[in-house]
Formats: sequence, C-alpha cells, structure tokens
Amino acid sequence: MNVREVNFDGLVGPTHNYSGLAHGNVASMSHEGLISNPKEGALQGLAKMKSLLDAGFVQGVLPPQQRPDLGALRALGFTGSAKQVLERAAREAPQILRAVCSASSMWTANAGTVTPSVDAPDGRVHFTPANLQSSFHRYLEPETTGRVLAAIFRDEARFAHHPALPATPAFSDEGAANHTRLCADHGEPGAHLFVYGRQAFGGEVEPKRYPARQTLEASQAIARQHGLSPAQTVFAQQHPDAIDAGVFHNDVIAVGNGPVLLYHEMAFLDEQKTLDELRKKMATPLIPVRVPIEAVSLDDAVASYLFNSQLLSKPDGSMTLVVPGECEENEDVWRTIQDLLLAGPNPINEVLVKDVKQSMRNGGGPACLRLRVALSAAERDALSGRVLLDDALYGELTAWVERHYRDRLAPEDLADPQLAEETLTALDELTRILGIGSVYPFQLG
Ligand code: SUG
Repeated sequence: MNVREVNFDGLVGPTHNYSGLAHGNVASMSHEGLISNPKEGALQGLAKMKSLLDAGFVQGVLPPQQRPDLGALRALGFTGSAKQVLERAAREAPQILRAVCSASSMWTANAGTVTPSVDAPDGRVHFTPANLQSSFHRYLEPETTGRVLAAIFRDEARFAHHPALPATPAFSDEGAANHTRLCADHGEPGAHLFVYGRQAFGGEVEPKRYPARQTLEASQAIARQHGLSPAQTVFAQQHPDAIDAGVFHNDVIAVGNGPVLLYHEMAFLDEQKTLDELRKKMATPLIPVRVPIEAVSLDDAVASYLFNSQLLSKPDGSMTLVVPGECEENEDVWRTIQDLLLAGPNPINEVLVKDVKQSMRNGGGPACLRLRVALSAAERDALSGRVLLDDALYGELTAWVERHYRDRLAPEDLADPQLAEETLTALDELTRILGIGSVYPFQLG
C-alpha cells in the first residue's frame, strides 16, 4: 500500500492582507489595518513546504483563489466595469470590499474534510469542501475549493467528491481543522475525532463571547457522506471557555498524528469521555500527550499557536513537531516543548521552528496552512496536475511569486483595479505551472 500522508499547503495569495475579518480569532482582530507583505507571506509558506520536502515528507500544494471576487460584488449589486465595481464598493461598502479581497483560502485546513480510502466502505478517498458559512469572506471559498479538489483528485475510481453541506448555521462546517484521524499508522484503519463547538438542535452548552464555528450536525453529516460508521467516529464538544479565549478551531488547541493526541487540558468539554471513546474505537493504544493549564495558559496557547503545529511521522515511527516561531519566543511554551513534549514518553523527538508570521498575524499557523491527505502510492500516482512539490516546482513557484507579488499591501490598495489585473495574470500563469486546467472565473469584465 505504501500510504504516506501528503500535506497540501495553500499558497498565500497575492491579495494577502490584514482586514480583521474573523470575529473570535484574536490575531485577526488585533492586526486589523496593518500593512501586509504578500510576497513575504507566499515565500514563508513555500519555505515551510521546502523544508518539509527536504526532511523527507511528501508535500503538496494548492493554488490560491481569485481575489478580489468581482462575481460576489456583482451579485451584491455593484455593476459596471471592474474599476467601477471596485471604486463603488470601496466608497459605499469598504467592509464588503475587504471581505472579497481576502486571501483566506491559504488556510487549507479549512478547505474540507478528507477520509482516506482505508476507512471508506467503497475504498475511495472522500472529500467534502467546508461550507465556511460563519463568515462572508470564507463563505466565498467552497465553490472554487470544490473545483480545485475535483481537478486534482480527478480519478473517479479512486476519489469521491461530496457537495459542501447546506450553508446555514445548523450545518456550519470548517473542515479538517475540526477533524483528527487517529491510527497506528497512516495506512491502518483510523478512528475519526470530530470536534464541534455547538449543537444546533437541542444543544445546551455554548460559548458566550465568540461564535462556535462547527456544529455537531455538520460533523455527523460529513461522517455519513463519507460512509463512516459509529464504530469509527467520536464526536466531542470543544470546551466553550476555550472558544471564548480565542480557540476558534480545534486545531488551535489539539493536534493528532498516528496514535498520538497532543492536546491542552481545556480542549474538550469532557476530556475523560473523549479519551475513553477514542480508546474504545482505535485499533491501537492511544498515546495522549496532555498539556496542563499550569504549564501553558489558554492565552499563551492562543498567542503562541503551540497546538497549531504539524505533527508528522518519520519512517522509523518517531515524530517531528513543526511549530511557528512564536513558540520559541514564549518562555512557558518553549519550556513545555522541551520538558513535556520532547522529553516525555511519546514518539515526538524533534522540533522544527518555522517562520510563518505573515499568516500568523491572521491567526493561521503551520497546521492551518495545510490539508492532510493520506494517499497510497497508487493514489499519489493518480493525482492530476503537478501538485507534489519537488525542487524544480519549488524553484518555479518562488520565481513566480517574485515576479507577480507585491511586497506591501495596505487596506486602501484593495480597490486598485491594477491589483485585480495582477492577480489574474499571476493565477493564469499558475494554472499552467500546476497543470490543473481552468478552476477560476477569470474574466474581470
Ligand atoms: O478563518 N483568518 C482565518 C484563519 C484560519 C485558521 N485556520 C485554522 N485554524 N485551521 C479564520 O479565522 C482572518 C482574515 C483577516 O482578518 O483578514 C481569517 O480569516
């Protein structure tokens, strides 16, 4: 079978900016209005991908989406040429303009939920794009996400694509950021941990300050779509106090890989029940790595993004933890990594520190930037397009970024029709580099 986990990182798009669009995401809210550097952001993302490639991991890449989304502006009644549409939106509805310019598709942990073929009754890999209905800027993503996933995972004998769930609060879905698969090894059957923030029908406990972005009903629907049985699934409620402290996705407070679940003590409303159920449904002993609140406070967990690390398996069974640079700057967090994680009774024996600051200021750490897809050798061979990173593709993509990206973007630049032109030209070229065909609306009109 030779199953490997492929991390598909989202390329940071040419309109990457700080618009403060994500309520309940502390970094996004506190960096609103800052000047961004899309070129640096894209190069930081590519550098992370390249260092994982160099370390022997299989690395994939997903393209950014076309922004500004002029189609969305037109649907909202802004008519005329691209220039007229952008000018009028900037004048009359600057918040809407900011939303349609967001490069948020870079956080591919929210692109969708994936079930590997070993767990699916029909032996195919299953995909559901997340509806991301919690915010307008992210609600704009799933249509193109579905097209991109279908273009890359095109072989119908091996890959199955489901529609995004109904985009309404009862089925609020944010994808793989709230889904963790625990198993002996990526090619072995897994238990699927779905973490939700609220129950739409009949729920009692909810966060008070910030929105819960995932419902139990959404998670259950995804499991049904993918053919997962109750014996394969665990549904656990996220601790509402964590959401109210800025933990807007489960991947801001927990990360799993193979049999290891690294989590903060405040991750789940009922920690013991969650672990017990996992133990019952996993085919291998669970290795819980619990970080107590005395070691790392909720605020430090949110500020450092310790749990938004990537936990990756090496061929010998040991694991590498890929943490954002912010972890090194926080004394408690860095000590916890050394004392509790690296020195503890678990397979984690290496830490890699990566600078993804441009994304971090929007609340997107290393784990947000990637969609995990466990694929057999035959499934990897069946991918369409040129989306698995190698040295040549890395070279082409960095040169492409250098050629097309700006190194400074202020909120008032978003109305510049030239930016829309530049993005169009860049993405047109990118689809040729990646060989994925036409996945964008393209015409500026
Ligand atoms: O949805 N930030 C994203 C960050 C997503 C992180 N993903 C995971 N945790 N998996 C969000 O909150 C901010 C955009 C802005 O403010 O301009 C934003 O959308």
